[in-house]
Amino acid sequence: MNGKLQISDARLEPLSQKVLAGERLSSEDGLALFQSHDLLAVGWLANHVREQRHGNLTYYNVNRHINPTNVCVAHCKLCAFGRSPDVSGAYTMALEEVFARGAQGVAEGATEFHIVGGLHPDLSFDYYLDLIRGLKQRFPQVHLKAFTMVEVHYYARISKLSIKDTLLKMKDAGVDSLPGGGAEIFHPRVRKIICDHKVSGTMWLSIARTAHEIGLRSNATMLFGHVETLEERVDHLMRLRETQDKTHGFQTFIPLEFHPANTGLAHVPKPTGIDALKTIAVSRLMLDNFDHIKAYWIMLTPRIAQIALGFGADDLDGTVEEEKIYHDAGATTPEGLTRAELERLIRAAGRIPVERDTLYNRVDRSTMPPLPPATARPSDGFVPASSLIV
Ligand code: V47
Repeated sequence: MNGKLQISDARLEPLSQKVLAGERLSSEDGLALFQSHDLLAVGWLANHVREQRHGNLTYYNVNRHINPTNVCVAHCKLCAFGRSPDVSGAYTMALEEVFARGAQGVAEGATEFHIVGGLHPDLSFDYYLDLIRGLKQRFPQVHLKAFTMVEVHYYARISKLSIKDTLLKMKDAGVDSLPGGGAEIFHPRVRKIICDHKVSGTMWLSIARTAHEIGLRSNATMLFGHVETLEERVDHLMRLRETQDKTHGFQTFIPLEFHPANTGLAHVPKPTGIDALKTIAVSRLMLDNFDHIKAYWIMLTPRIAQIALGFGADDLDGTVEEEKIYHDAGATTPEGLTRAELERLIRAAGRIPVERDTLYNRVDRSTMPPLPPATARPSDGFVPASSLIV
């Protein structure tokens, strides 16, 4: 599907030879890619790598997000989701509420629950372990992708356990893998501005390493388009690549586009579509030891996520249902898409949809109970997928 490579930016010539020869790119190459205005050449190269690995296949899953609480002591400037306990809009779910959401997810055909929340000052580690045990007991067939490295660090602190013992308890309770959130940008200059009280980048990576060592796989993210420099983005990617060389425990990388509305950084302009596509493409090219690059449609919009499938991405994430973190930060995408809608977006991009589980095994719906009929979800600013078909 690629056509011929045409390069108008001479700086891309030597690194494109490396990509075509399957050689590893340097941090200087990463910076040259980010600085280039030759988006189509950068995209061509990323698509070349994507098609070598996955051909035309594009993955998605049927999942449900569950955010048990938005009460959070971290007060990160980047976040519109976290609340102090006493302000309006603060909530904490009773375990039965979490289980009811789980039941709803199972009725919708979910194969994964994506569970993350705030750092609550009063909930004990046992609340989270009971939550996981309760979900696992009720829905053993559903993969529990739960708690970021930031939450793991917090639980270790409040329960006075080592990181390893905290992770072992989570695994024992039923956590199957960890989502990639909380990585933001690893560089301390940036963390000081956007998430001063969060774990350091070094600690985030160290917790990921420990998780991988005890057999829990995880994802990794990068929040881009706020106060970081392009050099700091490259540094983030290089540090992930180094960790992956050691553990091979990361499954998927997800570049997350910053949404400034309702955050402490509301004055920061939103990243452009070009920046989003370039960041996905550079990620595909730099992270040569990651199998998957995800274009998270919730934050990119279905339109840009669909285009990203030709710029290095091979995964759209899932049906999601009830997304809160981006919608509190002003996202106008729907809070969920049906399986049929996701498949239509993928097919209209000339790709072949593959429903996967969290670990990228193919899901065979023919052996499962039928899904309920799709319902329309009108949402401000959302363009129905039918209008995207060319
Ligand atoms: O860690 C918070 C980001 C992340 C904002 O692992 C914001 O499969 C933009 O990690 N604008 C949580 N981003 C989401 C996340 C994720 C999403 C989808 C799939 C997976 C996966 C992981 O969202 C946070 C933070 O980096 N975030 N606030 C905001 N205003």
